[in-house]
Amino acid sequence: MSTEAFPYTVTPDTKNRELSAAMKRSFYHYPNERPEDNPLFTNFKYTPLKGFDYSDGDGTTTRRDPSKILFENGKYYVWYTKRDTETPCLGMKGAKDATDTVASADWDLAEVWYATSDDGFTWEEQGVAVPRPPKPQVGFRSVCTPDILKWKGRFYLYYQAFTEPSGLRGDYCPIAVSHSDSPDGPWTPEEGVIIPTGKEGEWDQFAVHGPCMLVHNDKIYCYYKSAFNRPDRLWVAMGLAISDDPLKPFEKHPLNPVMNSGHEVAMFPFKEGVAALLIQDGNEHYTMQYAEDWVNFDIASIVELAPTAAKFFDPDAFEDSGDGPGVTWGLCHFVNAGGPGTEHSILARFDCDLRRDKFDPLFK
Ligand code: AAL
Repeated sequence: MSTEAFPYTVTPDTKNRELSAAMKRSFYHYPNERPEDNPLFTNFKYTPLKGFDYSDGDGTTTRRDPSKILFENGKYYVWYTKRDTETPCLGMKGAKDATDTVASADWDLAEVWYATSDDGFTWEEQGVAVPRPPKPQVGFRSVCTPDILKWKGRFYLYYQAFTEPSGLRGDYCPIAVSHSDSPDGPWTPEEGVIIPTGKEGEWDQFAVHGPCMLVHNDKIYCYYKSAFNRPDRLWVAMGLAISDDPLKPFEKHPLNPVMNSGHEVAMFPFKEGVAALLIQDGNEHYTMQYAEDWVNFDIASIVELAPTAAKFFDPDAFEDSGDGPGVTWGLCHFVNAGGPGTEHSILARFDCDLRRDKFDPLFK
């Protein structure tokens, strides 16, 4: 231990002799010696949102799984899962008792709603964007967990589309899409599935969840989560599907899954590559990861108290700038608000410091 007063410096000797594996990683893998100097390290600050009505407080109203936040028409927009049922949900384990009006999971019998805000803290709920389509169309049981894409002047909402109560066999669903020329809608649903589950035996054979839409190399990139080993064990991993037309088939990447950990998908372009916040599941949970080529990810930093189901406000997400500036805030959810028997989820704001201009004097 140095006897010098702080700040002391690492002795040159540490850098000039043979190094242990851990010190090699420290000097050569991480761009900076201290996490606080690493642009992909951050802490998270949380703020409750104003404007959403949870006054019933009995678990019958839930808002969760927000989309990325867009800034359009002089205000912020977010889309999210809303469940407003007569009784609280039963939980996935209660799925066999679910009915046409009694939900299994918190996201069963849900619709995609949207809200707008002038400052990102106080939100005004505007109404439903994507209702459940009539039976037997995909999504008739629940549509939830949306993300937004802006592509050549039009808007596209991608979301999970269920045809059975979640929990009956697992959390099984593919992705469907609706589109509009305005973020206020009206939204036109495309019939059928836009990103299907994998074939039998493939890693994503049961589910494609949590789309996170970005634009790269003039193509639409959809990162998504799925799970190996359902229903016995849960190993969550992330895949990538690419298309050059938002309504045409997406091609799944041959190296899928491209991330081995994480849960809800939270990503943003960063420099020429893409950064991902991985939470909750897997050996590499609670890390920020980076892939310069948008496919081969590596750990960039380890984070604590990270937001659940985060999506960022990121004006660069659809710009294809090749020069991502990073992000400073987004929305997330907290589950199990209300306590036993009245569980529901609420949306919240997080602020973070994942910006390049923090340390890069050349970055404008
Ligand atoms: C979430 C996401 C997906 C799951 C469920 C609703 O937070 O991981 O969307 O299906 O939980």
